[in-house]
Amino acid sequence: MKKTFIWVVVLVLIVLGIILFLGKGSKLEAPTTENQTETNEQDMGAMDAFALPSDYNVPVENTSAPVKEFIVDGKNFSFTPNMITVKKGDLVKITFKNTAGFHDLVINEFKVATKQIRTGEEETISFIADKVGSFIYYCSVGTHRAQGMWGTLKVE
Ligand SMILES: [Cu+2]
Repeated sequence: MKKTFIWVVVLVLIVLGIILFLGKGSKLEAPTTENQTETNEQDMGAMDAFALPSDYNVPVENTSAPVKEFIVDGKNFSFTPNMITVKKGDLVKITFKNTAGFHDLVINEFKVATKQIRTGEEETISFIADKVGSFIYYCSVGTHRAQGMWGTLKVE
């Protein structure tokens, strides 16, 4: 009889243990799911910020710098022209004309970016080319850059 009683107690303890374990498990899962949701929201916020950081498109102060204006056409998936050359110190104005698709034009090194615009729309960015080198302008939509939607800004 004693042995049977002990086994029953052990069995009850095991069952209680499993119930407690599962209970804790599900309690732990719930907050994890909430955390994931929060993380996703934060990620999306971060992506929005990445799309156009607040220090981008700072207006150019009054300047007597020589103005160099360009019109760059964009379509799936190229820019025309895909090479622009300016001199260091120039005030560069690039009007991006979207002739087909959904695109933007971004130059990270000069912290400028147009909005993502649709076919037939255009937008102009302005900046001082204050450093020498070759810089990439590209479309940040999807994988457009990898598909060839980029060009080179040469500052001499
Ligand atoms: Cu694009």
